[in-house]
Amino acid sequence: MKAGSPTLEVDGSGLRVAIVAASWHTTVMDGLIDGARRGLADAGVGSVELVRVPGAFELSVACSRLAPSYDALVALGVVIRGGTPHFDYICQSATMGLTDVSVRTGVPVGFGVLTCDDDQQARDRAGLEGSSEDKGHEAATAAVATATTLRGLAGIGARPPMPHRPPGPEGRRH
Ligand code: DLZ
Repeated sequence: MKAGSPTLEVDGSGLRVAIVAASWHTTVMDGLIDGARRGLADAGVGSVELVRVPGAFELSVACSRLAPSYDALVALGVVIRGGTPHFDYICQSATMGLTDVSVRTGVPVGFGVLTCDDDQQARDRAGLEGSSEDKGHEAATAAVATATTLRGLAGIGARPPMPHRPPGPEGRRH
């Protein structure tokens, strides 16, 4: 466990959670998915679905579609730096997109997207045998902890989810 990371006691019983997982870098992804499943089991979450998408870039749109049907989502992906700026665009898109989904819908999204310089850095964080960190477990636990916190805040500042585009003449269908 990384220095400074919290120990969260969470009770996720009764919550519906989806793990949304990209498909690049299969060994590391398998570790992240396994860690997320363990994290959800440790938190007592009984209802877990796994949804696969091609790459980290597609995580946001899938989470956006799923959010209304779940109490929390866990987004998992691995992006490894290559020789072009593609890495930065995918990382930025995933980070901004997943943030947007969680803020816009009010459904917490655990951020389990590894953004690494090389494969070894990713393996070290994937909860595999010999890994020093378990980011899938961490992301799942954080998503459930946030969902239970939000449940405790029900009625405080509650407002309907923000539409993606504010309704107005230009946003209306004719
Ligand atoms: C194109 C691409 C590259 C170069 N690298 C990764 C990666 O390291 N991890 C990942 O999850 N996805 C990668 N992708 C694929 C993009 O996320 C996306 O799936 C494609 O650009 C198609 O939209």
